Amino acid sequence: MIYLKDVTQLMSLQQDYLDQQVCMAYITIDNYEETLENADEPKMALIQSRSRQVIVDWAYSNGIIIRRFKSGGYLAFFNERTYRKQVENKFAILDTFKEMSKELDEVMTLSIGIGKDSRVLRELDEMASAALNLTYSRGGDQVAVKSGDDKKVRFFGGNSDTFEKSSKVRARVIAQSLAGLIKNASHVLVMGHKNSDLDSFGASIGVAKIAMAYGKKTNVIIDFDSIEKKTKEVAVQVKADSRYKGLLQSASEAMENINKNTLLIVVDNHKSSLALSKALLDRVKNKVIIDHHRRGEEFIEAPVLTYLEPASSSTVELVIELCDYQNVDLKINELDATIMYAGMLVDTNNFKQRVGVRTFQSAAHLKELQANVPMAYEFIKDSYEETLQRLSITQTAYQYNSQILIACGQDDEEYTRSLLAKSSNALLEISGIKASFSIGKVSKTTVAISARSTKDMNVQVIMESMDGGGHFSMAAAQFENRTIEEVRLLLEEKIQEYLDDRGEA
Ligand SMILES: [Mn+2]
Repeated sequence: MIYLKDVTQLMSLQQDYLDQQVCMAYITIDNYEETLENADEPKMALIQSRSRQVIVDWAYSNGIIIRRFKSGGYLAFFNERTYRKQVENKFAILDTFKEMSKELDEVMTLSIGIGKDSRVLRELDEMASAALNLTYSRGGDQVAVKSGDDKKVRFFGGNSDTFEKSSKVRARVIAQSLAGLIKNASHVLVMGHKNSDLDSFGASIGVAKIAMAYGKKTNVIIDFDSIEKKTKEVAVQVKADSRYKGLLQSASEAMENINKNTLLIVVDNHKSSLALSKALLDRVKNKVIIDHHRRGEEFIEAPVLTYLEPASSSTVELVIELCDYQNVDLKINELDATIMYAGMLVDTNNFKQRVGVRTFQSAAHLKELQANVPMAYEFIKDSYEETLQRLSITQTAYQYNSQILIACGQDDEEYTRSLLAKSSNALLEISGIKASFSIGKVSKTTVAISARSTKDMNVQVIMESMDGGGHFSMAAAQFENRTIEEVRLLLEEKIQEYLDDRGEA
């Protein structure tokens, strides 16, 4: 005997129930305050009304309840069905808003944090606000969705690189605060990151010059066991130069003279695990952070001043601006300027990536200060051996598709991370290529990927999907106890997911 039972009603009730689940979102406009600050009265009114109009029109036409809770900030409620519709069109509002902003000749984008899949409103609120913070740390122009079900975060958008803030107001304010802190200090220590590169070292020298101009005893912390090869050669040259007598100091030497008025300025990093000396960080009370990396979860505890500008090409670029606003004579000599120039070259891949108007202004300023440009290039040149090693990777490059190249190192050879990065940089220079990946062993058990992209692809998202990280156009990931081939297959899979997500397959 066969029983037939009509479950249509049950199913449609269930569907209805799911469709009606409440989602909550925080929506903010990136770069809003800065944009308004630089506009005259009529333009300001136009920016305010147009941006509001785009958001409100989108909300009303999609059945979203929306309220403005602060200048450039909105709170929204909608149900699951509306959410799915937005997922289907990949949150087209991001592009609509960007278009509007472009028409006004401004750079504003949206950041949206969504909380869903919880019946507790307070949880929705917490998830939405945590999601919003995540979009900030990733440079805005995207949607982050936190779900109470699986605790996983989904991202949409993020198709534009961090834009440059046109206002230098912040640089001036920071420069003045920094000067105040230096004047009140008994002496000043400057410290870069582990495995110091030329940006780290160059920025350290620049900051030291500021501190010395205020008549303070100043030391740059150096660790000759934790320094990148070319930077080491430059540091050795500095150490031997009589103009820099006593400037470079090891962390343990510095430890001996610390008192409660010591000022420690950390450059080119903001994580205590990356600092050259964790002991110094723990010991010194007054800390300043000057960095251009996107804010990560880990952050040095309780700095008295933080200058974090992810839109900046390099820490040197930030330091040069801080120099501009000091009211004392800085006495920057041609070697200082050359080292700083080399730092900018390294971080911008010879002014090819992450460059903005302010990057060139800083570079021009260094040239005025007698930076020796050919010598700066000499600082960063590869040796014959390094070049051969790089070529051995790049020659394996194959096309994943017409815009993406993947290259793999030899199974029996170990490479430095910077060599993998150079390989990817070189591949990105090939016409028509939007992203490049170099895979290779960095130790016996570790395989690393170095990823580079133009502004058309977000390699940060791809590397994050493999628990790596980085910037929009430079990112990396690493794997323990996997073969190069395994990593390569995984990478292909993640690239495909990325392309599918964006309908570019
Ligand atoms: Mn840097």
